[in-house]
Amino acid sequence: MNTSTTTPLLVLGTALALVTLSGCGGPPADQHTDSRDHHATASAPDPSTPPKGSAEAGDLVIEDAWLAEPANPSMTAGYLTISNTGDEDITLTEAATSLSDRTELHTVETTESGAAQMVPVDDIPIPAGETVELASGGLHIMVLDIADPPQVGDTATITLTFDNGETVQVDAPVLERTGSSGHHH
Ligand SMILES: [Cu+2]
Repeated sequence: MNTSTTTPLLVLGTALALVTLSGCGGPPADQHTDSRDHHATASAPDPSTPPKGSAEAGDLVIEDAWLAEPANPSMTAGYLTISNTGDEDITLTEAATSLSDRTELHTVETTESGAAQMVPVDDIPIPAGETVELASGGLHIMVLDIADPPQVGDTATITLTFDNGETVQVDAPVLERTGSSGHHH
């Protein structure tokens, strides 16, 4: 089927390339590929992306801890996963960070009109044997009243307090907000 279509395809390809170049609008040296943010089998790890934090204490395993670069300088959100490897339920009762003295546990609910809205929660249960994900668009650690906004590449400490008496500290890098729920510029 692809016998005599070489020339039209080449012309079309050139046109598409021109559209892509002129439509981007970014700086000429901008080599970012936002659509390829998966980090599987990376042949050339990005040196500017520090690894997400992890920690363990008792039956609790904390992984993928990170903080979003603040969009509003005085507040940001922290994300991580909490696994309960034991056979008793554990509840996260409090979070704190080295960024400020004011931290809340939040989730995101959809209002009847369809808007997403952050709502404080008292605590976050981690059922026995399960993993709870705090991620963009859902449960998160809300950091408020930040006096000195962190930059991408900085690291802050997240301290989690649980109802079984465990307190877990995890180092969380500050990363660009590349949420799967879209950009809000
Ligand atoms: Cu929030």
